[in-house]
Amino acid sequence: MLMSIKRICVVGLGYVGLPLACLFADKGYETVGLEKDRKKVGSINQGICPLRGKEPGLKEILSTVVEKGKLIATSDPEICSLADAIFVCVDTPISDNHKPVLTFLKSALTEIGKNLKKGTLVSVESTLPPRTMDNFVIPLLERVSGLRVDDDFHLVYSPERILPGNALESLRRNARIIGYRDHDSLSLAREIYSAIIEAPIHQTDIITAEIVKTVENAYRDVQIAFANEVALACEELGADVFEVRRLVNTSPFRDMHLPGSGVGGHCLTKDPWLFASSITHGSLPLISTARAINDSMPKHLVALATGALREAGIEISRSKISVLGLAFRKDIGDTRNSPALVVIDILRKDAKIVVHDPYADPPIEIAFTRDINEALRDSDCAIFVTDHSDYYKIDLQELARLMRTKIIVDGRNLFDAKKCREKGFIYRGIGKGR
Ligand code: SAJ
Repeated sequence: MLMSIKRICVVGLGYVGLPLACLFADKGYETVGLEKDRKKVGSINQGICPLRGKEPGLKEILSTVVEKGKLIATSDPEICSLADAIFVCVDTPISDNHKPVLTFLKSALTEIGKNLKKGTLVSVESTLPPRTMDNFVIPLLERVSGLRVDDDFHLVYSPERILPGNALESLRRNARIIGYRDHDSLSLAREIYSAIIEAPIHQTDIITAEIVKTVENAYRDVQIAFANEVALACEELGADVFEVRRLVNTSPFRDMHLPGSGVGGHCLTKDPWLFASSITHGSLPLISTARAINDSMPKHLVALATGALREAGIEISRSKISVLGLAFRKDIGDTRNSPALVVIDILRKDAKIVVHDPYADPPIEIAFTRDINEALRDSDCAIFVTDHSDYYKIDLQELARLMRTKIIVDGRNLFDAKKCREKGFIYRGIGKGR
């Protein structure tokens, strides 16, 4: 007879774990968040959200569930022994040479194993290289706990599908995959996830679930790389890639993605590598090539800027360059792996840089402002890296008045090239051939 789940422990209170813990607590489950970062624990226990960026609804639900005593954060791993269900939401980054780094996962599973009680459901949500559950998670949990998977504790793999910047809504609305071993684990996992997820819940075996999660992001990364490669071709051919994309997508079963400044964030930049790392016989050239193409886009943006400065006769070492957009995606504050950081790192060696972003805070020491006029005043080149909604409202007349040299470098198809040139700008845009 399966016990029903009453007490929840979420391990790792970041972009995934904190919204997850809030949703469970909001549904009335006694929820404890296990978090190593004591500062974060302190903020959460005061009902204050420690995450950067807007995250609609998260601040409100967090303060409500903390006030009701339904969510408590702690750094004490012994709390796991009181849980009926434990959700592992720790980071699984990659190293500089694109290899999986499972140290956070190992530390979390070791703490869980030491405090694991019989009958508990463990659901791993972190994105994993396929085969990690069988080859790493199960052996570690069994060794540390002395318990046997399936016989003594239940285990599923249910990868998160959260969209940073809209974590709560995407958690509720995105379909969920549960990779399971036996039916008891599946029914427990279905019971608990259907309490918070309003979308379909699909079930499959564990290795398939591991592959699905890494492949769904590798798929998107390859699609974007294709769009970027066509954009570079259009620059040479003198065509507008966005017109090409519009018409390509009128053909059935086409879905050409958007080319641009590059691919940032914490999903598409690492999950293709997690997938590729699981293949030991042979390689996955398309996936690694796509990563290289997307990683080259910020450098291409810099090349467009230096070419335009040269055309205007401006010595880059004496120029002021405005970088508009620090976040890796529009209208959010998350700067993880942002293309803008690459652009800034290259240009700051020679030019005076001022960075603007309406939401993100700079993760590096750099001249930064929330005031777009200040960022653009007396500038020789405005590089638009992120398509924040504010930037679509920029008046070209006003921009021309503010800048010292009228150069626009457009990483996200924010402007109409013809209109810019009519206003006397030197205009360069990703995928916008002259
Ligand atoms: N990007 C392009 N062209 C596109 C789409 C995106 O250049 O056509 C760039 C974005 O500017 C950004 C990067 O790619 O720099 C990633 O964008 P994203 O929309 O994929 O946003 P992420 O990284 O937050 O991706 C997450 C992923 N969700 C999970 O891993 C659970 C991804 O699988 C989702 O498809 C995506 O959110 C989403 O849009 O929901």
